[in-house]
Amino acid sequence: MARAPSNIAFIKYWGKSELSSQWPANDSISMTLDHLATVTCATPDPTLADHTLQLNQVDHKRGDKIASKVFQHLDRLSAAMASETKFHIRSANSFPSACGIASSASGMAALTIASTAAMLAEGDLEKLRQRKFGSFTLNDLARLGSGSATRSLLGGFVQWQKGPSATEQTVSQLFSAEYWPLADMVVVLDQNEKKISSSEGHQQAWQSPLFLPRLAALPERAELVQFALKNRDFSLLGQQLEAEALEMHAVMMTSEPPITYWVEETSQFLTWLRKERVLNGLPAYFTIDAGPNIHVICEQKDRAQVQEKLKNHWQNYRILVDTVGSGPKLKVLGFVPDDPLAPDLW
Ligand code: 2P0
Repeated sequence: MARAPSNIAFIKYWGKSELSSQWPANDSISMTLDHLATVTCATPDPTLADHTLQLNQVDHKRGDKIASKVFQHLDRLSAAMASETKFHIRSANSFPSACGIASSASGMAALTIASTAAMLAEGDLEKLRQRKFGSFTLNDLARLGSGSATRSLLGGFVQWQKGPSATEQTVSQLFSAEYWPLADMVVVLDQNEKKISSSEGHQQAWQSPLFLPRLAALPERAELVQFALKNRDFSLLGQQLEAEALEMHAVMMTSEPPITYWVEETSQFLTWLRKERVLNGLPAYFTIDAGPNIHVICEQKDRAQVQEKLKNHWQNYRILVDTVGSGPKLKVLGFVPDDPLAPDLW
C-alpha cells in the first residue's frame, strides 16, 4: 500500500518533445504537498482474468476513462517486470479528482509504487528507487503513467530536468520540505471534471504562437525560481509563480483549438488577490494548474492571516489547506484497510 502526495508546479510542465517516452519540452520545478494525496492498495491475484479497480469507493470497469488509464499503466508495469500479474486496485484521493489539483500526479505515483512493491514483495521504498525494471527506473515508470507523477516521488522542492535526450531525464530534490515551510491553499472554484485532459493539452501547446517564445525564456525564469527558493525570497518567488501560471494559461488559450480551463470566478479571484496584496499587504501569490482552481501560496508563518482572509471573502467555496510535504510512503499490511486514507495508518 502506497501513499503519494500531489504536487504544485512552480515552473510548469506543459508540452512534450516526445509522446511515447513522456519527454517534456522543458524542465519543471514543483513543491510536493502533504495532505493532498492518493492512497493505493495493490493486491496481486493469480486467479484474476483482468485487473479490478475501486476508486473513491466506486467500481470502475475496463473501458471507462479512468480504468483505461489505470489498467494501461498496470499492464506497462507488468511488462517492465516481465510478468502478467493482474491486480485488485483500491485507491482513494483526499481531494476532488481531475480539476487541476494534480490527481494524476499523486494517483500514478501511488499506483506505481504500490504495484511494483507488491510484485516484488518489497517493503522498502529506497530499495525500490534503486532497482531497475528492465531498462526503467521507478521514476521512469511513474513518468510513463503521468509526467507530473515523477515529481511526486520526492518530497520538498523538486526539479524534473529533460536532459539532452529522452532517456537522460532526471528528477532531483532541490531543497527539503523543512528548508522553507510554505503553505498552499487551494480555493476550489469549480470541482467538475475538466473537459480537456492535460494529455490532450500538452499536444495542443505546440500550436500556440506563444509556445516557442515561452520555451526560449523559461530557463531564465527557472533560475529565478531556484534563486528565490535558495534565498527564501518570497516576493521574488511569488512574482515568478504568477507570471508562470498566467503564461501557461495564455499558451492554453492561444492553442489550436484553444483551451480555456478558467471559470468566471478564476479571473475575479486573481484580481481580488492582487488588490489585497497591493492595497492591504496580504503576503500571498497565486498559481494555477490545468484547471479553474487557484493555489494560493504563502509562507507558513502567514497562513492563519491568509486563510482568514480567504474564508471571509470566498466563504461559498471549499478551501483545501496544505503545506510542503516530505514525499511518498510505502507500507506492507497484508490486508486492505476499510479506510486507506485514515491518518493513523500513516
Ligand atoms: C505541471 N500539469 O507541471 C503541469 C502544470 C498541469 C499544469 O503536469 O500527459 O497529468 O499524464 O504527462 O502530468 C499535468 O499533466 O500529463 C501537468 P501527462 P500530466 O504539473
